Amino acid sequence: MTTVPPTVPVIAYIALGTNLGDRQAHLDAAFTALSALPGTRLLARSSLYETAPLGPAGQQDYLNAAAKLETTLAPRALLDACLTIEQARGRIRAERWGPRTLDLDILLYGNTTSQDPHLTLPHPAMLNRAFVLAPLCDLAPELIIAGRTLAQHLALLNQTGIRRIPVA
Ligand code: A4P
Ligand code: MG
Repeated sequence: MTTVPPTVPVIAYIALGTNLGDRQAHLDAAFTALSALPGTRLLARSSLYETAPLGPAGQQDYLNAAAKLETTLAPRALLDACLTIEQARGRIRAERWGPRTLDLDILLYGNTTSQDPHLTLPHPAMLNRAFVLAPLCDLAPELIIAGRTLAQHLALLNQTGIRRIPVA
């Protein structure tokens, strides 16, 4: 995975998830922090979605969202920035898929593909998860990945337990 910054800004999509503490505050802080990254503009943010947890039982529901960025940060620099934002919200890594104050995953970074386990692009699980695709489809329903639009991928998934939060 390259560490070289792009010469022209790249469109990147980030998935946001939280199910611990003040979930709305974690997401608000994450959007603010993403928009303040160097060389980066927050172009759009999705609605918020309340979603049933995937993973160990006994967890609270998640709030999920997505962000569309334009950035000159290299992929690894953007990942490092996401980890820093997670840590600022008190993220502790205990168990896989366990509860978390804030999780930021890079879904897409332009057309870049990578099999690097440290940064896999597109995000390997994005097409199988309605809690990722529902918010992402607010931002880019017509974007074609793996031969289908994101809206078509979403339509193939069971969307039980995915609830869009009406804007207050
Ligand atoms: N990594 C590799 N590729 C990427 C990428 N494209 N973006 C590496 C971000 N990180 C990437 O992540 C583990 C490692 O993945 C990182 O070190 C990074 O270098 P992590 O955030 O430390 O661990 P994790 O999130 O617990 O593991 P994992 O497998 O990434 O979990 P997921 O897949 O993110 O799932 N249920 C609902 N309803 N909503 C959710 O948002 N999220 C999860 C976490 C489980 N259940 C959920 C939700
Ligand atoms: Mg993650």
